[in-house]
Amino acid sequence: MKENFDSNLDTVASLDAELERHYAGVSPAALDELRRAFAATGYVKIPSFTPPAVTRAVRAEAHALFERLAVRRNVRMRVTGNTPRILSNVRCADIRRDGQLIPAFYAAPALKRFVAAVFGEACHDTPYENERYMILSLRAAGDTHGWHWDDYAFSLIWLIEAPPKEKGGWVEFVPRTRWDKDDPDTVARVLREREVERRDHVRDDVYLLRGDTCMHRVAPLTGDAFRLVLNLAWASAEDLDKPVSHETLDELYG
Ligand SMILES: O=C(O)CCC(=O)C(=O)O
Ligand SMILES: [Fe+2]
Repeated sequence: MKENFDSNLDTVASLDAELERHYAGVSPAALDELRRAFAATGYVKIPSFTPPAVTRAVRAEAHALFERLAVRRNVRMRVTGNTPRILSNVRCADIRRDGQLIPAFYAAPALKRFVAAVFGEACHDTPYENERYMILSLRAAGDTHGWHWDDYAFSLIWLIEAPPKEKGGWVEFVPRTRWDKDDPDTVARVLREREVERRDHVRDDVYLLRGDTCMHRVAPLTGDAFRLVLNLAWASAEDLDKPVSHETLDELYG
């Protein structure tokens, strides 16, 4: 059953118009700066990503879907050298079926235009539908989303709830790294050879990540705390031309 969180925002068209107005307020210089930062490291935080009414509505829907549909996972991923996923998630198919605003958000052309301007190239709906959007949560000490690369080039992560900084759950990444799916030791090698970057987040931070060439993880929580994210993913033009396999996602959410 779909819940009507805000009758003004319940269609792609009205949400799109709202976002279009919002992004029109971003100056070319500010957009340039975001694009430059993203190109340099594959990571950038986007200030004031959505107008307050949209923020409230997305937050409400993410919480409601999470409470009703989250599934607890505790697995190790062979293809990334047995890195752990100890978390809860709401699958894309469940969000598509029961959500209203989140699917509309993903479908909004204004959103896609804006993120593509920061990515510096066109982005496309992921051909594999189960990777378009997802809700993920860490709750208990030891919960973590272990080291991995994403199947598709571009991700947006919205911190619906963030743990206090002293309780872990921060994002770590290593830019300009490639996933060799035939070599489970890739993760360990990157960690031996490269510096790890760390970014802290607060509630409502939104960041963009070049997830196919930044090895990344969410560090384990060191105490009980609530971290809840909405993750949207897009494919690059290059992704559309190559076969993309989905071992980690299928193992985790299949
Ligand atoms: O929760 C985060 O900040 C990152 C999530 C992530 O890497 C993913 O869903 O692939
Ligand atoms: Fe990821």
